[in-house]
Amino acid sequence: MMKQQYITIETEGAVTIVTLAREDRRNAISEDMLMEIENVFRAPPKGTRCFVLSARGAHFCAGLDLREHYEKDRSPVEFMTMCQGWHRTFDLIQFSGIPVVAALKGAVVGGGLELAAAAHVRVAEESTFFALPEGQRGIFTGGGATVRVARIITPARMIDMMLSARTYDVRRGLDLGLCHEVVRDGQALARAKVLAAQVASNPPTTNFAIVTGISRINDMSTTDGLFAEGLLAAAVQTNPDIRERLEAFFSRKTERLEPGTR
Ligand code: 1HE
Repeated sequence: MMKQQYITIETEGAVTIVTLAREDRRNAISEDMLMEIENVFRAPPKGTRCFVLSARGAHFCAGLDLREHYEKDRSPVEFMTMCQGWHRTFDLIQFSGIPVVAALKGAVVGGGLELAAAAHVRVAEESTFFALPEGQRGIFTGGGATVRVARIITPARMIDMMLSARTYDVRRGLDLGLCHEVVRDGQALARAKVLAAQVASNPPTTNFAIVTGISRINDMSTTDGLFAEGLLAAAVQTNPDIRERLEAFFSRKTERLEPGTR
């Protein structure tokens, strides 16, 4: 295990587990912590085919480090520069081509929700709750929520969420797409590791296309999107590894889809 000041990094086979380790501050993200997160996603440990993003303590992440923000008394330009750092880091998480499975619990709020929204698969414990308390704190989202969270829950719902400081429990979060699976308290990390191992066994080119292609194509016009999909599919489907997988399917060596098993 590699321990940095605010995160830890562990490798289990092809899965790299990044854990927020600042539980005394409810994993609130300071500038230094953001830099540690950026560095691991910019240069993943060799052989990483899937990440798990986890957290120590009872809460996934309380968002922006409000104390640091208060003490630094940032100017508009300083805050803009800081937001660019959040955007850069969360873009790396979403678009570096390696899938990320988040293990959520407790507070997933403000910048914590922005971080979770950059992951591709979100498993959440019963204790999880989602909120954007920025309005109540007199601030605004700056880590990509206007794009990523609004896309998941719709802009109208995000406006309501910010104005009202409404909190969604895990069941509501599941209905809205803020998480994809609910597990018992204490189980999210174990479940995330199982999912990550499955994801890591997909061909890397397929995973790359899934995590980089779908969101980008949804930024495009219909004609551009369909064209881009064809190009991506042509690159992925003609990968020689795929022939082996198809042969395994024909010779019934591979498992069949079974509803309810994944
Ligand atoms: C913090 C932070 C923080 C806790 N920055 N220090 N985010 C928020 O508005 C959420 C603020 N936090 C909370 O609502 C609560 O702390 C929790 C619901 C997450 C957890 O409650 P609890 O009772 O378990 O812990 P606590 O006693 O509130 O917090 C423990 C300590 O962590 C305490 O410090 P202490 O010195 O009194 O022990 C808190 O001050 C500290 N702490 N959260 C700094 N966020 C790029 S823009 C993104 C904009 C945003 O993310 S805004 C949303 C900010």
